[in-house]
Amino acid sequence: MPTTAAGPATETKTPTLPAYWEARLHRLGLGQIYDKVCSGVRLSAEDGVRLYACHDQNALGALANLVREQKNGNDAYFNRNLRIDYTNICNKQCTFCAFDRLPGEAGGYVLTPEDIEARVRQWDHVRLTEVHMVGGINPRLPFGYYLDILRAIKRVRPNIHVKAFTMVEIAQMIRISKLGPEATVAALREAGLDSCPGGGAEVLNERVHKELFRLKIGPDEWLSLQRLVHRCGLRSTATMLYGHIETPAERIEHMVRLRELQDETGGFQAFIPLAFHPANTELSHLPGTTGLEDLRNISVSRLMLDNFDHIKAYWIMLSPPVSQISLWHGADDIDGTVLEETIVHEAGATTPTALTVEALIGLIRETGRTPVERDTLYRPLQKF
Ligand code: V47
Repeated sequence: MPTTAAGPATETKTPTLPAYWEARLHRLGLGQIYDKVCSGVRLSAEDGVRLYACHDQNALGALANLVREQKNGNDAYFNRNLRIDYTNICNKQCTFCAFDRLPGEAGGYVLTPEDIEARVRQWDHVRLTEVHMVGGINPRLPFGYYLDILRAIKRVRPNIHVKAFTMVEIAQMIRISKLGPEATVAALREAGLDSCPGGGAEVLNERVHKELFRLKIGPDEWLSLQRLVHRCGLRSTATMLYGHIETPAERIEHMVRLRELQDETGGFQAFIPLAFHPANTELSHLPGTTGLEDLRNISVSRLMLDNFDHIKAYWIMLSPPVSQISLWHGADDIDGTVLEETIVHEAGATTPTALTVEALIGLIRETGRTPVERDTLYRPLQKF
């Protein structure tokens, strides 16, 4: 720091942990990482792998919490959202998925634009700010269908924010629309698309791509489509599906690749680590994640993704109790009311499929954080 005769020229306020935690991190061999975090120096991939090797989750969580509070103070976000899964028919055959049905297989469904209109009308009596809509890659759906389902939502709720279509679906639409990438996104925006969710990335690593989801777009294409939607003026989120065959180094590769794209576009609003649920999937022999592993992924991502404002602990996948604890281990958001999740419930999730606003506020309040209702773009709407 430059100094003058009168002392330091500028006082930069560096947040630190109390001496007890500082000593504990040093004892764990994480002293250098602690120093980097306190001085705002970006962590390397090697640092990330070392964080994953740390078994002292209290210490890791305290460090992640330092960053979390620097970015978001005591606030913990939630929103009023409705999920719609417009089709479960999918030709991608991802081994981790229990939700999909092959074209022609029993149990497949497609919601018509009228069905979607009715689904939204069903909640006429409830205040909502977001519809989160995704589906499988159903080769029989023409491009006009996607425009029609967006318009169906906006017919019922013209001002609601529609967060829809992962990069996997966007890739399919670009292929079938024959309009080219930019014009495809422009047509979707015109029909009512406001932002994109972060699914479909799984793990941004070629080995995992080949083993688990080889028929779906891979890491390079997922990232380049994110770049495209950001350049077209849409914001999005990013997920990571963990707890299957991926290694800690592969999770870190995923985060580093997201961080690089975020440096370039600034278009990601939040990162959401998704805990793998194995039931009814081809990977049903795997045990599923533990609460400790869930917390570790929240903490490591908070520390690695220095250019992401928000880390979301999606209560549907982590469970309400683990989401609560996450708010002290790096997360600042627990997602929303959801109103009927299906994807992980087909894969054995035992969490509720929806929560009321009162329940979300109660969960957050119990942790000592301040519940803040946000819109999809993280603008605060109400503090409780
Ligand atoms: O892309 C599929 C994952 C994702 C399983 O953007 C599974 O704010 C666990 O992306 N076990 C869809 N996960 C959900 C998603 C999401 C959720 C919440 C918020 C946001 C957001 C996005 O679910 C899929 C896939 O990665 N998934 N099968 C399973 N068996």
